[in-house]
Amino acid sequence: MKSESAAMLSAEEIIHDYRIAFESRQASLMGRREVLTGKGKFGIFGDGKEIPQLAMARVFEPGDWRSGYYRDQTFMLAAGMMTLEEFFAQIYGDTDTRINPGTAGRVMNNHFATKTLNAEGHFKDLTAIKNSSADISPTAGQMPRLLGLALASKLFRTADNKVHAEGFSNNGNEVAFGTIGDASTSEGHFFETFNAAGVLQVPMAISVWDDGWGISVPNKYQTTKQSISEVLAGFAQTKDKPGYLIYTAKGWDYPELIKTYREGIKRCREEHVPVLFHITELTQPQGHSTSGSHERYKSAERLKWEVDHDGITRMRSWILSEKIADVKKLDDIEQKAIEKVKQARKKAWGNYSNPIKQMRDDFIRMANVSTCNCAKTQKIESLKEDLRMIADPIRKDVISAARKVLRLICDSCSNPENSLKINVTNWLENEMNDSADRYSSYLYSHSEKRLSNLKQVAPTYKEKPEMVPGREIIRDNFDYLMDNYPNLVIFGEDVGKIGGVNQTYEGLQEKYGENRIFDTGIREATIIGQGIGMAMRGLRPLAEIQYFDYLLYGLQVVSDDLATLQYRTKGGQKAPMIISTRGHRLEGIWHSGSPLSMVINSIRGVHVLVPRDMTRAAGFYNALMAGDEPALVIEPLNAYRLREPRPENIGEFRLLPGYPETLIEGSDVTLVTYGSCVRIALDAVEQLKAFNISCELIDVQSLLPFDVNNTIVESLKKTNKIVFFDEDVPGGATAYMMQKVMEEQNGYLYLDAPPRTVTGKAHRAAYSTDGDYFSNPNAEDVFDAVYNIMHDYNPGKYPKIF
Ligand SMILES: Cc1ncc(C[n+]2csc(CCOP(=O)(O)OP(=O)(O)O)c2C)c(N)n1
Ligand SMILES: [Mg+2]
Repeated sequence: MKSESAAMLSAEEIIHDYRIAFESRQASLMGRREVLTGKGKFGIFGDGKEIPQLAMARVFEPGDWRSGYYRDQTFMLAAGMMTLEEFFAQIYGDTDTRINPGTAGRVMNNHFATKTLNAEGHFKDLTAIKNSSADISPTAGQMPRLLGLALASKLFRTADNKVHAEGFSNNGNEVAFGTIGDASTSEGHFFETFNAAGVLQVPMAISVWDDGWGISVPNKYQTTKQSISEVLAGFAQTKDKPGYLIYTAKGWDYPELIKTYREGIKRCREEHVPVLFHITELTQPQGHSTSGSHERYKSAERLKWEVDHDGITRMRSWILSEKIADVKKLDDIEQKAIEKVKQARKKAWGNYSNPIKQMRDDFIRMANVSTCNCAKTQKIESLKEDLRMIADPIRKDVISAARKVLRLICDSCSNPENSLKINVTNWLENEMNDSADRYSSYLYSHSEKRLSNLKQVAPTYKEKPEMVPGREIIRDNFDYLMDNYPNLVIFGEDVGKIGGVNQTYEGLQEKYGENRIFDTGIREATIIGQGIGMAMRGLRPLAEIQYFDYLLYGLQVVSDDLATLQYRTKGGQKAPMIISTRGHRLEGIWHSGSPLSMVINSIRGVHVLVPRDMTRAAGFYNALMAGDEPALVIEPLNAYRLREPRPENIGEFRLLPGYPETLIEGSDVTLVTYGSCVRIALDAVEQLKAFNISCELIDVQSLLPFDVNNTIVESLKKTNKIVFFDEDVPGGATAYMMQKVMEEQNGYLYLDAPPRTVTGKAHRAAYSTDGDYFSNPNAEDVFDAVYNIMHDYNPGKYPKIF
């Protein structure tokens, strides 16, 4: 006799769930051992959280999305989104995408991801498969992206028929499932996401796996009233006010969990109401991770309580008491489960270790010094012997030995017959290339839509072009893009109703509707996350951050999530979103818009574009829309009102990242800058001209990528002197540009004088025009820097000024 709530499932389905839970637990136990015996480097597992994940998997449908964290292994197994072999492959860090398809060994274990892209880098039919966005380690870092995954459903449901939804959505019926630990709800990202989803009323279902602890820190230090559902009760919907559905359930109560998830997800899917499932009384049988033991901080009573409340034990008792199966049947299932997990472990270990052993053996065989017997030969032999003795070698062992062996090969052991040096060198080169693919590929897109594959299209002009404020060029360009890319969605603070603080989207909401261009709350982290999630689901979001300085609120999301997405999935997922902001030449600590080094070193994987005017900015947007890579575009703040010639081919000209433009040719000094600093540089160049100094002025236009064709050094070959100029801090983006030109382009070979940088002060820019003048570099500073170089070079011709 089954209880009423379990009647929703057949006995077979219940037994199936029990088997999965049991296998998952065994995987956790064996996984930990793999780490403790040194076969894996680190392990974090899902034991103690099995039962609610069975319930979640039961309501997760093809087309749905997960954005979660490392405890979700039972869900991944139960939903058929991961195999046990893949589970072990992650522990070993297997880099073979056929064996470890989600992450290819680039991130720690239990960081889950499905492949949303095919081998060509194009989206698969995402409505036909179950999707997990790729996990990241920072706690609550999965939340901002979750908002976008959920919002996409809403936009697809309400979109007009021009929007390409095929393969991305089935009338917006997809639920975005979030999971988070109880302690991680303390993070700002959680609260920001939670509020935004309540405002937006999107199909987002967050499960909080509450085990009462965040590593060693208990709930009482994490959460007001020690209960996240109690704290969030005010978010619950009421008769006349939309809000959340809030459910709580005990994490060991299988029938209750099945019922709760069924009810909540049905409404979430149909009504697009966000849901919170607060799942309490979960446990952590093996402690937090392999890095420590929970006996250090949990009392004996608590540990006993955890044993008493173990979900699997309780599910077993329930099955027996409901007479769904008898002891013998369950014993049999358990025995088979243990065997199955052992087999999966064995297979995964073989998959991982055999190719490496093979590689080790190949190397030892090849590095056979048969022709020589000098002292070095002995050393080679002993290196090889050490390598042979390693029971479970890793690639590092083999490569490290091979590089040492190579140093020792002398001419006589490398005679023409066996060409040892050549063979070892070739072998090493191959292996290093393979490892570059294993560990350093896919920072950017590999599809044919990657930006480096596109063609530049120049703006065209009438013979006497109309001179219009830059704002109008960018506005009309957005109009064209909205018209031509139905999946383009623009959002940010003040972007919708008033058309942006600088009116660059003027009239677009009236024309294209609130579904396509809309205001958001003041919440930069989730503005970025919203864009990531939407982009992963086939929309083309342009997320505006009102001023560059405020990107700091969202920088963690750009850096940890967006910038690493292609890389951490080895090309399995992408999020081609555009972040649009404005910066440069404002004054005041939080409005200067200058700190470019803040991004160039933290968001590799996202292009950083710094156009000097609105035509260049528009050219970048046009290229980005044609491509499939994420980028940050920093519009030059003081150029909205300046007049520019209006191109005829608005929306169609394309400026590709990575190509500097020489604005003025000159012979004495090369002056390298970007963005709004170009105008200051132009002023300085004029001032220098009056002193017979000829500057070659180069606008780099994009910092990431930077001068892909190495053109700046060509200028330096001519002038032999160079100044890098911007308004970032000393050692900031100018130092970056200098490294690129001096080291990567071998610029040092052509210098007749030391290279210089002209930068802002180390502090942030002070308020007012005078504050700006004395904080930021100005035309006189550039003049002085260039003049002083000329003075050092030829003091007779260029005497000291002061
Ligand atoms: C931003 C950030 N801070 C700290 C950590 C280190 N850390 C990893 S897991 C964890 C505890 C998380 O606890 P909880 O959210 O309750 O999840 P549980 O592990 O208990 O399931 C901490 C502090 C991290 N990964 N990211
Ligand atoms: Mg916890």
